[in-house]
Amino acid sequence: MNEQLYSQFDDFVKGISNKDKIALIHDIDPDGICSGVVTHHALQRLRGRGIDVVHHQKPGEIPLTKKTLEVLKNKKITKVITTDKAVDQEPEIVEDIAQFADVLIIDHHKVYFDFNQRKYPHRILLMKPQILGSPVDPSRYCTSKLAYDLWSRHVDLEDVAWKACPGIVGDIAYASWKNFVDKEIKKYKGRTPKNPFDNIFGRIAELISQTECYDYRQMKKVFQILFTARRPHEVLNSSLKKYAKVIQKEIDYYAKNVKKLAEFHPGKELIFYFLKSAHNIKSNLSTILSMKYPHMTLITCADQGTFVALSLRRQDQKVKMNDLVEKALQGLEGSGGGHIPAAGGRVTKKDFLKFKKRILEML
Ligand SMILES: [Mn+2]
Repeated sequence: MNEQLYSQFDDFVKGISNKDKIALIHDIDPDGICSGVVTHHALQRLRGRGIDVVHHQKPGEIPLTKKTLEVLKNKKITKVITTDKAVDQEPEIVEDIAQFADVLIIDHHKVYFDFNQRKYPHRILLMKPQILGSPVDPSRYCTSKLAYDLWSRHVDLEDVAWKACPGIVGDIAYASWKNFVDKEIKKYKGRTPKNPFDNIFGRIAELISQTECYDYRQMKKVFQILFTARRPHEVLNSSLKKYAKVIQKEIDYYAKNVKKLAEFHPGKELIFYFLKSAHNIKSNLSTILSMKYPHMTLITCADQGTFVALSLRRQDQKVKMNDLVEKALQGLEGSGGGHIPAAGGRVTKKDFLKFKKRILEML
């Protein structure tokens, strides 16, 4: 365990005051929402007031953007917390923000740039499980659980522990935190079926990501619903249901017809799936399909105007999805990254066939 880094986190927390104007930038998948909500609760308990400005970026915008920087500056933010975002992919913009605010990054993606290597005290604190010396596979030590564990060093969050659970299930990390999640399921008299996506928290995770697929601009509402909910069923029975219904129908169609609609390359253990859906269902669908085909590399693509959006999955981790997408995109117009079992990205339409050819050569 990296005791030093833990104590630097403790310093950050002790340094938070009522005068601070705190912004949170969270990712918009279930893990991003849940880790953000847990953080909001923690701040509220710490200083009697939660996050001042809750902000998120567009889907696919992994590093912090110039627009986000402007928002933070205009609102006179003094502390910035990001959850579940690999903002170290572009360290320069984080440095720019650190000119006027302290930055705390809570994340579990690959380490791209380690801000902690600087002489302490510095203004950017990078908390990732692999730097903290955790023995848990970083892709499974999802941000919701990490944020819960970190903030619990300073505040009692037990009554909202359930709010970390959809993030855990959504990031396919149920097996790593089974006791933690099962305890919460029991509290709310839920069942523990074999497929974690069928338990109450898996259903909330699905509701969150289906809403993201439907329209990412609804994520502010999702955040608020989860934050104010006193029990899981309030989220499940919320107004989000209507979006989920539309998306579920599309996902079911593509999941059911995968053999007919996708390209199978059994020799390369590869499934290539180009979707024609009007909604952004690819990452949801690939998570579902990757559990059905854990020993195949699954690449799901969707037309997004000038870009083709990409989603890569491989649950047995025999091929590293983050490396695969990063290498296949080298020199092409596009960007990508993520975890070993799950990665994403995008490539311009004109480079798409080159990208596909490279994938076929690399596998
Ligand atoms: Mn995550």
